[in-house]
Amino acid sequence: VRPVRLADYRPPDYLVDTVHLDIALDGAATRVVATLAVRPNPKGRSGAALELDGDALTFVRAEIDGAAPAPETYAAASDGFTLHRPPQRPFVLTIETRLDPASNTQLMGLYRTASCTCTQCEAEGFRRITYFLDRPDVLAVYTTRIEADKAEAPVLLANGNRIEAGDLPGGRHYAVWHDPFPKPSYLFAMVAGDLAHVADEFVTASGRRVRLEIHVEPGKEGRCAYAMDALKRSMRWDEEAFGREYDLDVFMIVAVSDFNMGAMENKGLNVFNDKYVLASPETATDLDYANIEAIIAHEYFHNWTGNRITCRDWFQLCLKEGLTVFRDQEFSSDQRSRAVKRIIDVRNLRSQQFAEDAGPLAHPVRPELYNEINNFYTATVYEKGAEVVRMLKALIGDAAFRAGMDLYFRRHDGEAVTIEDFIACFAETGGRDLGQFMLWYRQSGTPEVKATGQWDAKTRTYRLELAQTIPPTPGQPSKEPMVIPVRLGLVGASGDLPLRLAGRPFDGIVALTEPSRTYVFEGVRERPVPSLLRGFSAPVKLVHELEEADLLTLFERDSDPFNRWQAAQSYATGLILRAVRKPDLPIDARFVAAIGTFLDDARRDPAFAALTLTLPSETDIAREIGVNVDPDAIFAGRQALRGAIGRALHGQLMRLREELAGAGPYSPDAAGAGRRALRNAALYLACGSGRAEVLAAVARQFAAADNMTDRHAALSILTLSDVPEAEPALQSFYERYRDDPLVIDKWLMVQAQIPTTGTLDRVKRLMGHPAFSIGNPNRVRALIGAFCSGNPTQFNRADGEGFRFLAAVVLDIDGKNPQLAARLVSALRSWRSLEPVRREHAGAALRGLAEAPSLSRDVSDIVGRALA
Ligand code: HT7
Ligand code: ZN
Repeated sequence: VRPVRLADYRPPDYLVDTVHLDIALDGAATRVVATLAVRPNPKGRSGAALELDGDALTFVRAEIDGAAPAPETYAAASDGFTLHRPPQRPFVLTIETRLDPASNTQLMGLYRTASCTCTQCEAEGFRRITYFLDRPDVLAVYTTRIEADKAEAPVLLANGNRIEAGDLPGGRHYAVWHDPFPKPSYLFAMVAGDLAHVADEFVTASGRRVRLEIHVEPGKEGRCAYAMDALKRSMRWDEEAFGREYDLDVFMIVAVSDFNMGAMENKGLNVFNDKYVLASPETATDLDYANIEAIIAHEYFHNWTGNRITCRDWFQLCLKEGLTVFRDQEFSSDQRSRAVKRIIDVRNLRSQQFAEDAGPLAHPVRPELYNEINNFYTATVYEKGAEVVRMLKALIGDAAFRAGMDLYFRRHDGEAVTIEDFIACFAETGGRDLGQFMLWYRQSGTPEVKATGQWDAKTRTYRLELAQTIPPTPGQPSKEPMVIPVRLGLVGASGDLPLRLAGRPFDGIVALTEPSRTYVFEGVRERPVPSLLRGFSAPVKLVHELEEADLLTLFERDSDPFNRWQAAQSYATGLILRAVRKPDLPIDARFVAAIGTFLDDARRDPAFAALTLTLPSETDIAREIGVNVDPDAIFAGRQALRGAIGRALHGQLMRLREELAGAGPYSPDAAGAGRRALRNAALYLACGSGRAEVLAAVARQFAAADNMTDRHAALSILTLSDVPEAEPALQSFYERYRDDPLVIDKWLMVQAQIPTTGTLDRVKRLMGHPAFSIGNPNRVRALIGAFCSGNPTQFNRADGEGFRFLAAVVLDIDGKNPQLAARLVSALRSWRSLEPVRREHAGAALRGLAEAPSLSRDVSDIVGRALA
C-alpha cells in the first residue's frame, strides 16, 4: 500500500457518525466491542467496499444491524476488516476484538505503563484497538464504557464528560464517558489505573466552571503544582490572545512513565510523558520547568488548533503542529522574555531543522509523500511550520493575522481541513494573493539570502542588494523564489538611523519576492552597519560578510536584541572556525575584551546575557563548515575560545557569579532562572581557565546547591571538563536520586555526553545498570539519544565504533518499539557531511541496517532515505 501520496487523496467512501466503545480490561484477554453508526459518504464512491484499518488485531465477531453477516460477505484479518458490499444506507456495524495491552511494547494503541493502562492513537494507533476508518477526516461522536477490576484500576478515564459509573459483581466496576464534539480517531483516549490526582478549577471568560485534574502515580501529587499553574495560565492566555475558550466540563492530564513523545492532545484527556508534568525544585531544572510550561500550553492549545479544527489528512500535519508550536512560542514569549525566547527557539531551529533541511531527510513543511507517517513528526513540520505562520503574521500585519485566525475558527470549526483552507482565511483578511507564500509549504531546503550593501556619502543613500537561492533537496532539484520577509535597520554611531525607502518613511520590513532586488535607502547621513533579518524574520541562512568591527558595533548598539546576540554569535563562530583551520593562531583579543565590557553590564538582563555568553555549539560549527567535518577539530577549536575567555576573564566571571547569588528560596520564575543561567554560563567559561579555585567552586556548588538547576549545572561542568572531581560527584548524585527515574535520566545523560574516549564503554556499561531499561523511551533517550545526538566527538569516533554501536542498539530496539528506533537513527542524518573516514564508517553502519532482515517500516524508511 505504501508509499502514500498527497496527490492520491480521496474522500472516504463511508462516514462514521457515532462510536460506542466498550472496553473490558482483563489482562491478556481484554475485550473491545466497537459499535459504529456507518453511512455512505455522498462525496465517496457509491457501492464501494468498506475497508476498515486494523493493526495486530485479533478478530472475534461482527454484526450488521444486530445480525451476524454471512462469512463470504466480509474478510477479517489482523491488519484490516472488509465488508465487500455494505448496505448503501445508514447501518450499525459491531465488531469485537481481543487485545493484550501488556505485550504492546510499541506504546501505540492500548498499552500498559507502570501505573496504568493507557492509549496513544496518533497517528495510526486507534487501528490497534479496533477496526476503523483510521484517518483524520472521519469525525465521530464517541461514547466510551470502560470496565476493570476496581482494586487494580480504581480510576477510569476517557474523553469528554463522565455520564455514568458504578460497581459490578466480582470486584469490578465501570465508567461511561461521552464526548459531544465530533473528533477523528487519533484523538481518542482512555486511561485505567491506580492513580492519584490533584484538582483545581478554571472559570472561563464567559463564566463556565471547568474542573481541572492532573493524574499521577500515587506519591507524586506534590510535583504537579507548576503544571497546574501553567495550565491555568494557558487557558487564560488563549482567551486573551486568540479569543478561545475551553469547551468541556473537565480537562484532564495523565502523566505516564512510558511514552514515545512529549505529550498527546487527546480531547479533554491529555496524556503526558511524566517528564513534562512532574517538577520540584529538588528534582527539576529551570529548563524542565520551561519545557513543562511550553508543552502543557502546546497540548492545551491543540484543543482549538488540531481538535476542534483538525487535519484532512496526515500531509496537513503542519496545519495543527506548526500553528500550535507558533501559539505555544507566543505564549512563552508573553510569560517570559520575548527576546530570550526568540533566541532559544532560533538556536533550536538551526540545530534541528536546518540540519534536517541540509541532509538526506529534508522534506517540505507539507510533505507530498510518506512511507511511514510517524517519521514526519519532525523539526521541519513543527518548528519550520511555526516559522511559516510567524512570517505570515509579519507579512500581513498583526490585525489582519488576528482577523484571519478568527475567520479560520469561525469558518472551519468542526471540520477536517487543508493548508489551503487555512491560508485562504489570511488571503481574505490580509487582502492579498498568498500564492507565492504557499511555496513555504511545498519547497524544502533552507533558502540562502546573500546581502551586499554600499553607502554613498555623496547621495546619502545606502544600496542594499538581497539575493535568494534555495539549495537542491531530495526530489527537488530546482526551486522557485520564495516570499522572504526581511526585517532590517541601519545602525549608526548613536543607534538606529531614521530611513526612507522609495520616498516614504521605512517601516522596518521588506518582502523579497524576486531572485534578487536592490533597495535604496535615502537620508543615510553616516556610514551605517546594516542589521538584517532582525528577530530572525525568516527561516533562512543569511550570508552577509561583516567586518569584525561591524559585528562589534551591532553587538554593542543594535536596537534589536536578537541581532545583538547574533552579532556575538557570528563573531565567536568566526573565531572558532579560524581556530579549527589554524589551531596555532592565538584567539583574537578584541572579542575577549568586548565580552569583558559586556560582563560589566550583564546584570541588567541576566537571561539574555547568559545566552550571549553561551558559545556556538559544536553542531553549529559543523553546520557552518558543511563538508568534510572533523568533530575532534571542532571540539578543539571551541575549547580554544572557551580557554582564552576563561583565562582572560575568570576573575570578572567569578565576581559576576558571586554578585548574582540568589537570596531566598528557589523559585522557577523567569527572573530567577535568568540569574541562575548567567551564573552557570559564567562558571562554565571561567572553568575553561583550568584554575584550581574555579574547579573548587564548581565542586562546592555541586555539594551545596539547594536546587536541581545549580546541582545539575555543576555536575555537567565537572563531567564536561574531564576532571577527577567528576567521578565522586557522579557517585553521590546517583546515591541521592537512585529512586527517582526522571533524575537518574540526568545522571545517564551527563555521562553519555562526556567528550572523552572512555565514554562509549561507559555507555555500554550503563546499559547493564539496574537504573537503565531498554523498554523505556525516556531511559533510552537519556543514555543512547544523548550519546548519539549530544556527544559529537565520541559518537563520531574516527574508528566508527560509535556508528556500529548505534546500529546494534537500533536493531535491538526496533523489534520492540520501531518509533523509538527510527528516531535514534536520525542521529545519522548529517552523515554525508563528515570527513571521508568517518563518512565511510557511518555509511557502512547505515548499509548494514538496510540489509538487516525484518526491519520495521519506520527504520527502513529513515535508513532508505538517509542512503538515497
Ligand atoms: N500530537 C502529538 C504528536 C504525536 C505523538 C505523541 C505521543 C506519542 C506518539 C505520537 N505521535 C505523534 C504531540 C503533539 O505534537 O502535541
Ligand atoms: Zn502538537
